[in-house]
Parts: sequence; C-alpha cells; structure tokens
Amino acid sequence: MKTTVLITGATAGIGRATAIRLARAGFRLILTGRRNKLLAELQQELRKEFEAETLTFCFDVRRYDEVEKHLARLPEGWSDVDVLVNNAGLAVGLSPIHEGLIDDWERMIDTNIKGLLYVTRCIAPGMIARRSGHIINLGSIAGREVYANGGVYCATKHAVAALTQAMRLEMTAYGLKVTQICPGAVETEFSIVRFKGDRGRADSVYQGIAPLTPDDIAEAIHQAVTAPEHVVLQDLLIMPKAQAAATSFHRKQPD
Ligand code: NDP
Ligand code: 8X3
Repeated sequence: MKTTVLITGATAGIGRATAIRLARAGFRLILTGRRNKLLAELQQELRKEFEAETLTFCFDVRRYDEVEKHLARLPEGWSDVDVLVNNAGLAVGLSPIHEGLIDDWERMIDTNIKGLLYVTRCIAPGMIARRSGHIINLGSIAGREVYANGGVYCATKHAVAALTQAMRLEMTAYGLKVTQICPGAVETEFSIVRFKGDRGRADSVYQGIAPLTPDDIAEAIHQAVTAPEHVVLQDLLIMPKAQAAATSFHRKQPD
C-alpha cells in the first residue's frame, strides 16, 4: 500500500511544491485549500505528470465544521493518513500591536493555530490507533524570534513550536513522528497576502537576496518523510544564505 500524505494549503507556495515533490516520489496525496480551481488544476497536473492518485478537498481550516465534515470520515481507501503536513498558514499586515487590525489578528490566530489544531484533531486519532504516523508542522524563523510589527504572526508561530513539542511528548509513545520545519524567507504568495495584494511591497522583501524557493522546503519535507523508520528530523531551521536572522539580511545593492 502506498503512503498517503495529507497536505493543507496545497494551492500555492510550499504546500503546492510539496505536493509536486511527493507525487514525483510516488506518494498518494490528499490536497486541501480554499481555491477549488487551483486544487483541480494541480490534481490534473499531478495525474498527467506522475500518474499520481490524489483526492482534493476545498475548505477553510478556520471552520471546524468544514474540517470535520471533510476529514473526520475520509472516503473508503483514504482513511489511513500516514503523513499530515500542517502547512496552511499566513501573515496579514505588518504593524505594531497598538495599531493592529483586529481582523488581521483573527485571521492569523484562527488559521495558524486553531486551523492546525482542528486538522490535527481529525487526523491524529487514526494514527494513534494504528500506532503509526508522521505529523509535520510548518513553523517559521518567526517561531524562534520575535520582530517588531510582526508580533501576532510571531506569536502564532511560537504557538506552532509549542504545539509541535506537545504533540511530540504525547505521541512518541504511540509510535508517531513529529517534525517542525522552520523556514526563513521563502518567495511564495506569503508576502502578497501579508501586504494585501501590494506586489511592490511584497517584492521588496526579496530584493537583493536569493530567497528560499518553495522547492527548497518541499525537498526538506521529502527528506523528513523518507528518513529511515528509526530516524526523526525533529526540528529544521532553513534559511536563505543571505539571511542571518529574522530581520537581518545581507542585500546586494543594485549596480
Ligand atoms: P502561500 O501564501 O504561498 O500559501 C499558503 C497556503 O495556505 C495556500 O495554499 C492557501 O490556500 C492556504 N491557506 C491560507 N489560509 C487558509 C485557510 N484559512 N484555509 C485553508 N487554507 C488556507 O504561503 P507559503 O507557502 O509561504 O506558506 C505556507 C506555510 O509556511 C505557512 O504556514 C507560513 O506561515 C509558513 N512559512 C512561510 C514562510 C515564507 O517566507 N513564505 C517562512 C516561514 C514559514 P488558499 O488561499 O487556497 O486557501
Ligand atoms: C515567514 C517568515 O520572517 O516573514 O514565516 O516571519 S517571516
């Protein structure tokens, strides 16, 4: 039986790249996100390129009723999820707490913390019952450091670090692996979302550096998933060469 991997947030960036990398390696995939058209296009691409077996679900991880409806009772043949990649997440806005927008905070906290918990709550019991499984959470350099104007996003990623460690403490006894992947700057839709569609501002984040690509992170996830049974990649911090810390970049000046 092929390994089944569930990836949240597969419509873009790291999630999409991970789906392609794992399909290339022969895994069966359950792919989720809110943009159905992108899920359908990805499903078709993976079928054509790799003859990959995939299942897609379009829902918002912030809605427990939707998460539960789709994931608590998976279709026949798909219910044994071997690997869960909790990837769906976002930053919205960049402002000090005393000026922060409540709606931005709700979106980050509900997606990055509660969404991750909702999905895990539906998938982990099957892994525990089977005494086998692997949960991979997308943390961030923002879960290891805090930077001004990003306090709420950083807090959500610190929460992901705490939840990852709690899962590890609770689930190791049941034979599960738990991994946290913490990237620095990866060029995806992340900054476009953070700056609410302002592409100029988003591009400036990556100006003068070679940022990580989604494929770099997908490769690390593939390594974590394919490590020998007795080996766990517990916690990976992956940075672009030009980034020393969350807000410390060595940028090439334009000629
Ligand atoms: P993208 O914006 O490119 O992709 C985010 C994905 O998350 C999309 O597929 C999006 O799908 C999905 N998503 C967002 N909100 C929801 C929601 N409410 N319900 C369901 N799916 C949702 O960003 P990245 O690929 O960069 O980000 C992936 C993860 O990596 C995030 O957790 C992010 O915090 C983390 N990360 C990113 C870094 C970076 O520099 N890019 C660095 C460190 C960590 P859709 O819109 O279709 O719902
Ligand atoms: C995304 C990286 O540094 O913008 O998690 O917070 S950062």
